[in-house]
Amino acid sequence: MWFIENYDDRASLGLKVKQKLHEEQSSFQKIEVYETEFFGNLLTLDGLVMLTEKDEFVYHEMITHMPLCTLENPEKVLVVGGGDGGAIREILKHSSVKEAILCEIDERVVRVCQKYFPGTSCELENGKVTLAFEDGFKFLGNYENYFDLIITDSSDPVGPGVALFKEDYFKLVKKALKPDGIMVSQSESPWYYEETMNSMTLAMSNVFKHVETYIALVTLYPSGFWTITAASDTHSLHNFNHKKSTEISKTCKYYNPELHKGSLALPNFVKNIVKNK
Ligand code: SPD
Repeated sequence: MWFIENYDDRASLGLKVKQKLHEEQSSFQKIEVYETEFFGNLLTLDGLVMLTEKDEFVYHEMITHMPLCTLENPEKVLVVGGGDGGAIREILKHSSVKEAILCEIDERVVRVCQKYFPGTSCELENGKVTLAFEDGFKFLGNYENYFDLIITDSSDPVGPGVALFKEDYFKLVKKALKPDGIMVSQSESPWYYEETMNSMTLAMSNVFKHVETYIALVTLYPSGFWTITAASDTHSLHNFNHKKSTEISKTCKYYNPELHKGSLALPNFVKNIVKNK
């Protein structure tokens, strides 16, 4: 038996699976969990790969430690999306963090991941973590000048997720951030989402002074060549705390200080897509 993710009829990914462990239609999306032959359990939302137990560390380490090792003393962090808990797990490795909020619109994603992805969701009940099952847009509207870091760990820009890639959303994020805060957002693959990467980085650069795209090699996302984009008025990811990065990397399977630097180097065709400044 095979799970197939179809990339808009342009290409597809096939994963050999042993069995389907879970299937439900929540109020927002179809949630499925498979036991795969080689990648552990697989979570899909509306048929799209969100994570597998085997490769999730790449994405979650890179979306968190790049900004957290750039900020000197991050205390308050918000994750929009990310119901699997992988980003929260990594954030809590930073002892400076006093409060981590997960704003996930679909509570069912969290509950399903708590059952089938214990290694990813393991910190969701930590006392520093608050779970808010709300729309990210509405939630952000309640905050001003509050967070050191806001991470958008969204699914792909289809359906309701589209709004998280637009300028109005980045403006709300900026208002909720402290003036010296950082936002990061998963920004898709240059092979399959060129237009999204172009428009979202342009929108980010209309709102923030510095916009920096970096690379994370996530094997099971379309093409395996994935990007994350950071934005800030005051910080550049190039100026990170090497000592902190070295310490954190001892707990990581992918992230380290060399990779922190190297992942910011973009091939020319990607430089031409993104509007970094
Ligand atoms: N095409 C996959 C994009 C998914 C990005 N977010 C994944 C959620 C993992 N926490």
